[in-house]
Parts: sequence; C-alpha cells; structure tokens
Amino acid sequence: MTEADLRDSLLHHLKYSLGKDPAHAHIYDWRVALSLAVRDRIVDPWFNATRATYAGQHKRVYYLSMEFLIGRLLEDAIVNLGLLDRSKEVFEELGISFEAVLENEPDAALGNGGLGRLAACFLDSLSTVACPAHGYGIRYEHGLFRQRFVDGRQVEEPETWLSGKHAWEFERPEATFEIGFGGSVVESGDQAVWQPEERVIAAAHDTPIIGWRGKWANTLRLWNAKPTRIFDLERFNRGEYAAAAEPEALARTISRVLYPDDTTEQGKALRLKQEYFFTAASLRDILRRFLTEYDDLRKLPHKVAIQLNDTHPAIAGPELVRLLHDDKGLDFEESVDIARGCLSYTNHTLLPEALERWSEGLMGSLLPRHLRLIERIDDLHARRNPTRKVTAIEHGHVKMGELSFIMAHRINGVSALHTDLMKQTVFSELNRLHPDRIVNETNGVTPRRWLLSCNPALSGLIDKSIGNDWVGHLDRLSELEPHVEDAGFRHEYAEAKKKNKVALAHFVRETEGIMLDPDAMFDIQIKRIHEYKRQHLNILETIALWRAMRENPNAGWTPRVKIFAGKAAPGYIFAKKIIHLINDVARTVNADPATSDLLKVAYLPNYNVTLAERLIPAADLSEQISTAGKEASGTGNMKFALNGALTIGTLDGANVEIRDHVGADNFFLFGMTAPEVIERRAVDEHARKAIEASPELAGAIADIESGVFSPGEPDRYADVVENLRWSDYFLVCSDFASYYDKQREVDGVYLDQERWMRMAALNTARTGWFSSDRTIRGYMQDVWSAHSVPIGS
Ligand code: 26W
Repeated sequence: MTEADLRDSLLHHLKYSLGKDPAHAHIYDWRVALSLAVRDRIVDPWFNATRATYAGQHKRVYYLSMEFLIGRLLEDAIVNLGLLDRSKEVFEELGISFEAVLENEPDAALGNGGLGRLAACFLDSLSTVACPAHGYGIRYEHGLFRQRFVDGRQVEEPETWLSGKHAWEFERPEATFEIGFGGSVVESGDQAVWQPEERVIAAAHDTPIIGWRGKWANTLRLWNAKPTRIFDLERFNRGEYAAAAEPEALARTISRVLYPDDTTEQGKALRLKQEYFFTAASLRDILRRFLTEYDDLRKLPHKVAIQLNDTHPAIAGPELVRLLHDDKGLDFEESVDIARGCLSYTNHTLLPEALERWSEGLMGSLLPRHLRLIERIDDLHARRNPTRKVTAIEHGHVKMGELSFIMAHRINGVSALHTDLMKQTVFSELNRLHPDRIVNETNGVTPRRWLLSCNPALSGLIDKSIGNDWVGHLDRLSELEPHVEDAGFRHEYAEAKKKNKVALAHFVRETEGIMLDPDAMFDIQIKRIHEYKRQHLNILETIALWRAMRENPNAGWTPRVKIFAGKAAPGYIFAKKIIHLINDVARTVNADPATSDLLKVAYLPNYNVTLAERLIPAADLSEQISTAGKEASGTGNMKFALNGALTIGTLDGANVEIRDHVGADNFFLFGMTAPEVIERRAVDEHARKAIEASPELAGAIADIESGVFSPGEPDRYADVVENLRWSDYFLVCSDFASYYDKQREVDGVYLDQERWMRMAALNTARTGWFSSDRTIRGYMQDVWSAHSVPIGS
C-alpha cells in the first residue's frame, strides 16, 4: 500500500463515509476517516484467517472475559500493518497534525486493570501467532468511570467512549440470541425444561484484531443487550411515555456499564445477569459455529477450547451442560465430560474478597436450572472422588472458583509464585484430588503496544543494534547484551530515556502545571489503588524523604520526582483516602521552597491505557511494592522493565521471575517474603513495634497525624493512622525500614548514571521472555492443544 493509496482511501472515506469536504473537516473527521481507511486493510487478512481456519478444520480458542482493556486501536493497527511512516507522510502533506489525529481517539476502557489489559494483550498475541481465536465479552455503553480530582478527592464521572462513531466495529444483526432469566423449571425424570420469565436479545458487534505484520486477524465479538420488544406502543398512545420505553431501558441496563470493582465482589444481581448474558450468548454462538462444520458433539473438545478469564464467566460450566444435556439430549455425565474437555480456567487473585460466591437464593431465582445442574455436578464429582468432599455449593453459596475448577480440565495461575500459592491455599483440596490439572502460565505483555509503539526512541535504537525481528520474537532482545558493554550504545540508550522524560515533563506541565526536572529520577507507581499494592507505603517513604531533605538540604540528595496514577473502586473508602492523602502531600511538598528542586510529587488523574503508554517509557524507577503473596503477577512490572526502568520491589508475583531474568544485581529487592509475611502478621502489635523501631516512619506518621498535609482538617487521616498503627494487615510498617533503606541505595546508584544505564539496558535485554506471545504459546501447548495456522511469510 503506497502513501498515495492511503491518502486516496483516507479522502474517499472522509467524503463518502463521513460526508465531509476536506476544507471543513475537523480532527474528529480525519481520525474516523483514517480509521476506516486502515480498517479496510484489515478486512482481507481477516477473511483469509476465517477461510483458512474453516479449510484446515483447525481447533479454535474462545477467550471469555468480562473485561477487555483495549485502549486506543488506531495507532496499534497502523503499527501492526506497517503503515506508520506512510500515515505520518500523508498528514504531513495535508498539513494536519498526525499526533492530534491519534489523540482524538477515546480509550476503549472496557476493563478495570490487570485482568482486562491482559485479555487485550492476549488478543494481539493470538493474532500475531496466527492462532484461530475469538474474544467474547460485553459491549459496555460506558466503560470504566472517568476520574477527576476535586480538592484532591476522587470524583467519578460516566465514561462516554461511544459518544462519537466507533470506527472499528461491524454490527452483526444476523448474530443475535435470546437470553433468558428467572422463571421456572419443569423436570421430568432426567430431563428438564426451563421457562425463563425475562428475555433479552444479545446482539453481536465484531472488531477485527490484526496481528503483527498484518498477516492474520481474529475477531473480538462483544454482546450488546437489546429488548425483545422495542417499544410498548399501546402504553405510548396512552401517554405513558416512560412506561412505554421501560422494556428497552431495562434490557439495555445489562450492557450499560462496567462494574468498577477489581477486587471486591459485590454480589449484585445485575452483575450475575451480565456474567450469564455474555457467557450464554457466547456458548450459543460457539455451538452454532461448531455445528456448521461437524455434527458429532462428542468431537467438541477436539475443536473448541474455551478459556474462562477468572470466575466471571464460570457459569459457562453448567450452561454448556444445559445446552448439551437439556437441549441436545446428551447423557448428563457425558455432557459434563465434554464440557470439561473444552473448559479451562485462569485464576487472577487469591484475595478472599475477590473470589466470587453467589447466594443459592440469587442463583436459584435468576438461573433456577443452573442451580439444579450445579447440585448434580457436585454429586457427580463427589461420587467420582469419594476420598475428599469438595463441593461448589457450600453454606448457602455457590463458590465460583470451586465450580470453575471442577468443570475445567486445566487451571492456571499467572506467575510461578501465585500458582504455587494457589496449590497451597485456595485450591489445596482440589489440587490433592486432581494433581495434574493446575499449570502455571506466567503473564506477558504485547511488545507492539508496550515497546515499539509507546517508545519509538528506544525501539529505534534496538532496531539499529539488532534489526527489528525482535518485535515478533522478543527473546531476541538478548542480542543487545554485547551492545550494553559499548559506551556509545549506553549513551544513546540514556538519550532515548531522556527524550521520553522531557516529553512527559512537558505533558505534566501542560496538564497539571507542575514543573518536573527531566534529570531527576522519575519514580513511578501506576496501578489500581488497593491496600495490598501499598501506595500508602510509597507516600510514607516520600514524606520521610521530604523530612530528611528539609532536615539536611545539602546532604547531596538525588533529585526525585514521585509520580502516582490510579483509580479506586468507588465504594473503596480507604483507597479513596489514600488518593486524598497523596494529593495533600503533593500540594504541600511541591509548595515547599526548601525542597522544590529536590523533590516533586504528582498524582495524574484518570489513569488509563493511553496514560500508561505516556508514563512507562519515561520511568527510571518502577514501584512494585505489594505485600508478598498478594499480587498474583502484575504486568506493569514487565512493561517498565522492558522500557528500561529499574524495579524496586518485593518477592511477589512476577517480580520474582523478572529478578531471575534480569539478575539480582539489576533489581532493587526489599521486604519480607510471602512466608515471612504470614509469620510477621502473627506477631502481636507488629505495626506499633515497627513504628517504634523506625524514627523515619514515626516522623512521617506524626506529620500525617498532626495535619501537616491537611492544616484545615488536622484529623483528616486519623483513621489511616489508626489502621496503620493497630491493624496494618498489609504490613506497611513492618516493611518500611527495608523499603526506606533500599530507596536510599537507589539514590546512590542513580548518581552513577553509567552504572544505572547499564542496569537499565540489561533490564531491556533480559526481559524478552515477558512477551505475551510466549505466554500464549504456553497456553496453546499446555492448556488448549491449539496450533498456529501456517500463513505465507
Ligand atoms: C468480582 C470483582 C473482581 C473483578 C476483577 C474481582 C477480581 C478481579 C480481577 C481478577 C482483578 C485483577 O485484575 N487481577 C489482576 O490480574 C492481573 C492479570 O493476571 C495480575 O497481573 C494482577 O496481579 C492481578 O491483581
């Protein structure tokens, strides 16, 4: 595709798809026109992929997820199609800022955090390795809320990504299914007929996902909820306008908004309706497609692999049994075995409050047939495994983790440590019963978005040093190691980092009015706000550092910039307090003339995928400081290391494997290990003792308690201090001294830029293993028995 072709296609869509004359076009019009022109280039590889899959009767993978945290798609598609330079040239000639065109696209924020972003990285890798696959999810009208700060407090506003045209999707009116809820079940012997009382339509919207080099594209099918009856005309004619619109409003509620919780299950009926709605529509669609090629349902596990992204689609187990047994008439036990042959489940958290368990009452009223089937599944499992009684239903609740395990042939954790802890804790009984089912698949990230696209300065240097085959074969970054010994290379490496820091400093000045010194150490913690992620440990260290700098300004301090970003679940009060505290500390410290050229603190609002792409390339230090045993994996940690940020972290989640790959010398380790955490938590008054033993910590807490950061409301953080001193479940106080000392070591190393850049470059060179292409190949081998379709080179 030449530059001229691209320009013609762009102008064609501007004129005929948007009906706009170039002379009157706005940036929005150019952005949509370009998206349509680029989408045209995706359709052929998309069709070829589908045709090749049918022709080869290849096994298909189906990734069921309540979340796909996609972000923007335009630049990603352009990069994967190799059209970046030509796009820049076209807009150069048109005299329009290509940057502004890219900036105009809203993020598709259809996820909360790690789980949702992982699903998006997996889609990119599945297409890149040409593995036939579909992503299935919900087309939320409103994604994750927009975060704004009012006097330092988080305020949530509805997100509106669909307010403009969503250029990437194709509506599929032919792919609709009627989904039932509630009602009753008529049982006769082994058979049963479910008569739902409420019905909604699931309507498909397809987005093609193009892989690296544009050779293969898979489909992301998102379900939109529509009413079975559009409009109650009689009521309208009777002037009951609201009532007339009610059926539509009720139905659309199911796909209206993403639940903003990422660790606490709320047990809300609408959430379970959302989970069943998309899972049931997806299974109907999967069976429909299978039966277009095959007629023997016993072959299903050979041609269909269904991945449950956490327990959120776990109802898939009983639903598939219902379809096979109730609808298709297969024997119950055989239906269970066929279903298990297809299903596999990924666990993403060990936090008890995040493990979904639905009350029998709610399950029985919303999905009466499924509750019955779950009882029968439990009975069958107990009969087949008499030694240990493990059931999904217990104490009036349906435990979706246990149900997923019992109904899956493979269960995986997302890092080596997490998978081991899973075997030792939440699934210890089931693991003893089924010792061959649990495998580990350590997470990964796509190098297209998280290195090539977001860090052109560094990618250019890598291309120059080892060619650009690394983008599809990230393990080849190891070929950079010899280059790290070359001072010239290290200089260019430092230049790339500096360029990104200058760009970020400019962005923060423009958006927040805070001046950042690009030579200072950029120390960044970006992720959802949660006590186990310990943003409050970071701000306590920041306060202690500020105090020490004020105490002795001429002690040769390493200038540091502390950057925070992240959203708190709207109902998570303590997390919102932490956000308020960080903003209060930032206001106070940034206004302090004594330390203004030594320390700055910035909390950037509305953290999302696009902001992460701006922050990660500019980072020197990556904060991965969770309480050991709590962060299942982390994926931000991988993105930072690839982009040459050094990690200060605990032996938690994938930090362990990152440190193994980069070498202990190139990782700032601190804190207790997972077993030490359990031990320390048993110590009486562990926090008070830790505070007593650390003057730095005691001083920082005293400042908070006395209202230094909230002069107008001295006891604003009384509850935070109370929690820290008397509860501190996540051992912030007990890990403080180790963290503070390690940060001082970091200060020292940063002053030796030669040494720092060598460590940073080695992090890039040694983290190729954390590509999501490697992760996906692991799932294809260990979990799905799926294969790449050979495509012309
Ligand atoms: C029911 C509410 C709810 C919603 C989402 C509970 C739990 C979740 C997710 C499982 C939370 C999540 O995003 N977990 C993160 O998953 C990442 C991808 O595997 C990991 O890297 C993170 O460590 C883990 O916290």
